[in-house]
Amino acid sequence: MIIDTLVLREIRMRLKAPFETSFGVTQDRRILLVEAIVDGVSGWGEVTTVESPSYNAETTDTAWHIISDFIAPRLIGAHLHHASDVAALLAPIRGQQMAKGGVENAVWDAEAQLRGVPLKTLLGGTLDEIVCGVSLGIRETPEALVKKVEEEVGSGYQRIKLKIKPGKDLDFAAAVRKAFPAIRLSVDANSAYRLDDAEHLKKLDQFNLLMIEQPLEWDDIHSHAKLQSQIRTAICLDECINNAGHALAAIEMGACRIINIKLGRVGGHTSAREVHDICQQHSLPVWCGGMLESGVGRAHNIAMSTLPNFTLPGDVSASQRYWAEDIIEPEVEVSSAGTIKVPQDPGIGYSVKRKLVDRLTVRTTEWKAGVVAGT
Ligand code: OSB
Ligand code: MG
Repeated sequence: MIIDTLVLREIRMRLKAPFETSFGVTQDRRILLVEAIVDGVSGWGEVTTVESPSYNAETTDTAWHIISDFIAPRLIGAHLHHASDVAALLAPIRGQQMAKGGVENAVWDAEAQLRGVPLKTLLGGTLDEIVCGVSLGIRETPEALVKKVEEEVGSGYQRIKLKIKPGKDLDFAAAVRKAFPAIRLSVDANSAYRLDDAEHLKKLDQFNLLMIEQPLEWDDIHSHAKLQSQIRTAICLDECINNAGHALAAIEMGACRIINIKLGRVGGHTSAREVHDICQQHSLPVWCGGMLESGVGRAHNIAMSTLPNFTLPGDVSASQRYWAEDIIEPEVEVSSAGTIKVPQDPGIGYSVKRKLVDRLTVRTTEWKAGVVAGT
């Protein structure tokens, strides 16, 4: 396979409602889409950065820079046997997982189409249907949150995750648990606490949570190991795990009992599969996290979630929860049982609405094999 052309686009999409996490409020998304034309076939990937370096170190703008100045020049015209070769070609570039992942995943989509198989099959996925949960942003009051949970449980979602931060944690979890004694419930702090808060975090144990996600610093596995030994609730690591080596370190230190895999955070499907495999070998369940993706990112999340160790409901939910109109056809739909049927068409199995993407695009750059930049 040869990557003939790479097209990088920035699109702007407004979420139906603002989404609040411990690190801020988001409504206007700036999303990078990558189109890789491989042996004449277009594959699509999404760069899952947020707009500021508050979730991890990358941003939409750093990803634009890294793809333009370092990734595209290395890949354009390159001969590949498999999409997973992209990871090796990009290994000299340190970090930048979301920038790399968006590009690598576009090549995976193209390769699956060239081979005439669903991306799920190319990845080695086994599930035909994936189980879904939702992530709920921080609300003003516990009452407002309970109302939202009622709506999502009514739609069939199998796990509810509450975003928390200091001052917006115990009362909110208590109210939801009281209203819904039996649902699968978890919380996500996005690194808002410190190890000194262990006594406070222990109070979450009373709510019978499935997990507490990333309570401590974004890059500190060791402190999570210390916390896990003091609390009953399972810790799930998100921000801390950028590759299979981190996953192994976290498992061996006892820093978590669950790992959330995000395609962007770990650098694309090749690395995601390695993290999945390490967790499976150590009997640690995984689930697919979300980054408020457009349909392209959602489609990749669905394909990844078919790997056999994705045994817990993920944060992959319906397009309609976030977007008035998504950029793929059909949109991602969730059944009343809280599941998504995995598409059977070759590649990601959804088609990109090019006219809509063109309308949403604010900037674009293109690289073609054999054309030297600047000439
Ligand atoms: O930590 O899971 C997270 C959104 C932005 C940044 C970080 C996170 C999230 C979510 C959203 O929880 C999940 C979704 O896309 O539905
Ligand atoms: Mg998280």
